[in-house]
Parts: sequence; structure tokens; C-alpha cells
Amino acid sequence: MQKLSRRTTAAAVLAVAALTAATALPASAATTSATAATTAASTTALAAPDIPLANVKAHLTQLQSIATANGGNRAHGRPGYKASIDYVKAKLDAAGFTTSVTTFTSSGATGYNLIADWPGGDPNQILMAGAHLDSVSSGPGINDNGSGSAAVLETALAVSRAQLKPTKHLRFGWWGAEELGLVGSKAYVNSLPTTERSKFSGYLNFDMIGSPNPGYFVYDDDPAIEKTFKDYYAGLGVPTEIETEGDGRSDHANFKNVGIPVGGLFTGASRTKTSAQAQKWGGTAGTAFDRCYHSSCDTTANINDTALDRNSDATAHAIWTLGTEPSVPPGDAYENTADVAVPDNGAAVTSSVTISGRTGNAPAALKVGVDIKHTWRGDLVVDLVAPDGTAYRLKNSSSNDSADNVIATYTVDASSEAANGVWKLKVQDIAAQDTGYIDSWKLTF
Ligand code: DTR
Ligand code: CA
Ligand code: ZN
Ligand code: ZN
Repeated sequence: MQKLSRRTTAAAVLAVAALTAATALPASAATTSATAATTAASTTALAAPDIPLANVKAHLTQLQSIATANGGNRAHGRPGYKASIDYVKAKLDAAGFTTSVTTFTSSGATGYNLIADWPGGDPNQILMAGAHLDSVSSGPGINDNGSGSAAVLETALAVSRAQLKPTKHLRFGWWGAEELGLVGSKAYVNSLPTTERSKFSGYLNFDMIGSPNPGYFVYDDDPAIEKTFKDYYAGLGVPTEIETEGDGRSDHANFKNVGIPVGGLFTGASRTKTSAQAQKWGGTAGTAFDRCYHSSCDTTANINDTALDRNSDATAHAIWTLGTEPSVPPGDAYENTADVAVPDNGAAVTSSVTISGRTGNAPAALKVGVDIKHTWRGDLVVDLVAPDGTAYRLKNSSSNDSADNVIATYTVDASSEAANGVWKLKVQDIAAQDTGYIDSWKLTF
């Protein structure tokens, strides 16, 4: 869905000019030193079980039967969708999840979201995996998105079989009315108070992960989540590509818009596989990744088993890896709360923290918590600058991100940087109008 941009092409030219003009950093506007109080726990993440492909396909067979019994689809507002919700919910209730079905209205019909919580884990660190369960009205929607729904369901059932004791609190979601414009997931995110949103360590999205002529695409959003998926595929020796058409095209967009770290997997829709992609992944060049996208032929025959199996296992790998990694004790946080004004369409400013007393390098998953109060946050470019001057891009400018404030936690692989020294948050406003300031920022080791 293409959002209208308030700014004209002229402003885009201005933005480029401003970036070109920006030169060296001004003196740091504020510096705070802090020392670590405790060291992080030394446990490591647990290895995920294999997700049985047969189990995932059995869910697809059930969803196909539901569509066949209900006019050939599982679309929002149709009986086949509610029957799909009832199927998934029954499986989760039997497996010990705490489930809830919430309703919303779209296009004059009642929509349903299904949320399932796995009891336990840190309630202040919620890791969520989700998939939209609705199809278009023209078909059963087995790849789009029975595939994602079934993989998330079977991963949840694997958590139950393992009686997993994660460090994070695991939550799973199945969304309604995604095909009408990401409506169900938006209703869910809107229902979360800001205090609840800040507890999310990440949202993982799975929308079309069994395409018949598959590509292996990883969302390029949160670096730690992206790395988790790419490491999994590297372990299989399967190359991946960055998902470039994803922004705004599925349910993760609603979580990203409120600053929750997101990631996900995708095997392709109506775009055509190139010959280079066919070289590395197999399949047919010059043909769509899913030629039955949004069509009546999106049935159980419209699935590539290898892709579905790999992506189901990747889903479990991400839940086990991110869900059981040691949580960082608050004592390892270094914060600067001094306000630093960001000049409108001007030079970059910085806020610093000085770290001492640590040994070795910074971690591969250095958390950078950012709180910048600024209208039209699309004006802003945000970098983390390591003590040796290496800059890590946290956020790019965007001519159509009109939302206010950058309140987010980024994960940076800073393992090549010495931990001790002066770390800086660098912020630049590269477009005229709209102003703001750095409210606070925090490094957590
Ligand atoms: N919008 C999704 C399909 C889709 C198209 N591009 C992407 C990129 C990333 C995830 C999903 C998609 C749908 O039709 O449900
Ligand atoms: Ca498997
Ligand atoms: Zn779709
Ligand atoms: Zn979809």
C-alpha cells in the first residue's frame, strides 16, 4: 500500500542537498559516563527441534477442507475465516496455551484475531510470531497465507511438546483482514497501550513461506532478527536475499510503525524469478514465485514442500534462539538523558556515553535504545558512532514516514568494536520544517 507523501520532489532534492552539505560532527552536545553494575548471564540459547513437515501439511489440508466446505475461500467476513480461527484455537487450547479471540469491524463485517500466550517467560520481554489467517475471496489461500499460519501454529505446538521454558514471554498471533489492508494486526497494535508496546522485544512475520517456485527472502528490518534467519539458512547452505518489496506489504508494518523490532521470511508472490535466482535456488526462471497468488488455484497443490519445511524450521529456530537467549540485566545499561536539540534541516548533533571498566569488545547484539521526540520522523537519519569513529546506521530518512518520534530499540553487531570509550548517538534532520530533540538514549551490553 503506497502512502501519500506530504513532501514534494523538490523537498527530496533538498534532502539530498542537505545530506551532501553535512560535514564533520559538531562537538558532543552532552556526555555522561557510567559503569556496569553487573555482568550478563552466561547461558546460551537452546537449539530448536525439527518441525515435522507432515504436521504443517496436515494443517494445510484442514484449511483446504474448511475452504472447500465454505464457498471455496477463508476470506474476511465469510464463514471459512471464522472456521479457520476455530480450528487453530482448538489446537492451541489443547496444547496448554492461553488463547483469546478479539473482534474488529472491517467493510461492515466482523473480523477476528487469535492471540495465544505460552505461560511463563519475562512479561517485560515479549517475543511474538504472527501470520495472517485470512485468504482472498477468490480462493482457499493455502500459500497466502495458510503456509505462514500453519508454520506458526506448528512451532507453537512444538513449544508445548517441549514444555519450553523461554527467558522471554512467547506470544503467537493469527490476523484477520490482512488482505483488506493489514486491518486485523492494526487493530491489535492499536489496542496495545504504549507501556505494553515497549515490552515487545520483537515481532516475527510469516506471510507466504511455501511458494511453488520459491525464493528465500529475509526481511531487512531489525538486524538481530535478520541475522537469526540468515544464520539459519547459512547453516543449510541456502543463499538468501533481502526482502525488498516487503515494507508496508504485510502485518509486520503495523508493529514496525510503533517502533517494535520486526523481521520475517517470504518466498515470493507475483514477481518473476530471475535466471540468477533460478541458478541459486532452482525452480523456473521467468515464472512467478507463486503463479496462483490471489487465485482460486492457491490450493494444497500450490506449495513447495522444501520451502515450507525449511521456513517452518526457520520459524522454530528464531523462536528458540531469540526466545531463550539470556536476558541482559539492567545493570549493563549506559544512558544519557540530557536533551539535545536537533537543528531543522541542519548539521548532525551527537549525544555521548563514556564507557569504562569493561573488558574486550562490545557484543554482537548491542542494544541501542533511542528516544527522539520529533514530528515527521522521516526527516531523521540516526547513527551509532563507536569510539573508533565507525558509524552504524540505525535509521534512514524517509520522505513518507510522517509519524512522530523515534522510540525504538535497535540491535547492532558491534563485536568488532572495543567496548570502552566514548560512544555517540548521531542525529541529523535532513529536511526543512518539523523539529525535535534527542530526549535520551541508552546502550545495553
Ligand atoms: N501482501 C501479501 C503478499 C506480499 C506481497 N509482498 C510481500 C512482501 C512481504 C510479505 C508479504 C508480501 C499478501 O497478499 O498477503
Ligand atoms: Ca522441518
Ligand atoms: Zn494476499
Ligand atoms: Zn499474505
